[in-house]
Amino acid sequence: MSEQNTTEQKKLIFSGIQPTGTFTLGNYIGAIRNWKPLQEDYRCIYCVVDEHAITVKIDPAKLRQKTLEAYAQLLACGIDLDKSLLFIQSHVPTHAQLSWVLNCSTQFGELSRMTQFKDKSQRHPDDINAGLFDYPVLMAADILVYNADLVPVGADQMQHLELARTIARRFNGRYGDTFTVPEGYVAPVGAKVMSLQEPTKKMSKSDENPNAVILILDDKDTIIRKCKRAVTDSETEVAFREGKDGINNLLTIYSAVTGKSIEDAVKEFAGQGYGTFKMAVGEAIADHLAPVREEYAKLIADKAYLKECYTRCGAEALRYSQRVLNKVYKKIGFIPSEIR
Ligand code: ATP
Ligand code: LTN
Repeated sequence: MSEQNTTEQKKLIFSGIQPTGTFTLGNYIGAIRNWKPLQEDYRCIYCVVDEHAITVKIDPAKLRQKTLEAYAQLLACGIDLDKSLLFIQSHVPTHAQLSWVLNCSTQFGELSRMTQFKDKSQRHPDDINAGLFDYPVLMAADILVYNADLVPVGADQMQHLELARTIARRFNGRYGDTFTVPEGYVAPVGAKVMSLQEPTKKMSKSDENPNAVILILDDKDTIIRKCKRAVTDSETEVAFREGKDGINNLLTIYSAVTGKSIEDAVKEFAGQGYGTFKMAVGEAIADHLAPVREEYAKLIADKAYLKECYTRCGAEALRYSQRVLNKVYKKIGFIPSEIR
């Protein structure tokens, strides 16, 4: 973030993404691609949330690799370090420190109602750990430790964001005005991209079926093959309406990557079969993602550059968030520490 940006009174954005795998088209359309244009009007702080990623079992070598790859993918998607900060969550200890404090302003019942917790504990019944339960409090800390105004996320994260708002209000009520109550920002198109194999379920990085998911680094042939295999329905008409989940999803994706409205897309494919439509969707996705893939290949080959970027941004994020954490500690009655 440039000096000029930090001193201007622009509103502040925070968002994060887990390095649990290569990013999907869902992550991209629902979240990441909106991060780039927001840099023009806001001070943006973006984070690879590796501490969130360990709430489900992940091999250490895989986590290390996926964290670096996630960092490079975000740069490849257009995060500009002259305008924004992009860092790794575990490098900035203030997030975890604040989350402990916020735990004490969060109710057990509130966390028990989180849909993601219920889903993930069903999917991992052998490891329903306290971190998984507490996940939304760390997310609240990520946001509140910067006093972020706006949080761009996919629709599935709105429940967590609502909880972050509740926690901020509760803390402010108890200790006096401390935190900004953040607003969520959900993209107008593609806030929930669905699985290509089960179009009533969201497309997710951790899906075990590779055909259900398009990865932003997939090559053209793979993307087209996955689109051709996408589950649709027994009709033949390309139309956007209830009951046509598979086609609705492909139309949404097509609209998101081409910038055409869904209405225009429906007209474009009037009278054409699903085969032609799926092929066109696959090509449009591949064309849209080609520059990201090219840029990513260059970035991931330059580990020294990546290290320099995440170190510099992490240090700045720490300086900024430490000020907020100090204020919080003072308000709750902790004796100021001289230990440095
Ligand atoms: P995992 O499968 O590991 O739980 P995920 O694919 O659901 O991960 P996250 O890291 O939890 O992805 O989410 C990163 C961002 O992408 C969030 O803002 C989330 O709302 C958004 N997102 C995730 N999946 C989709 C989707 N299918 N459609 C739109 N946005 C999505
Ligand atoms: N829980 C989010 C990732 C995340 C996040 C954040 C998003 C962690 N901390 C703070 C926005 C703001 C998810 O997408 N699964």
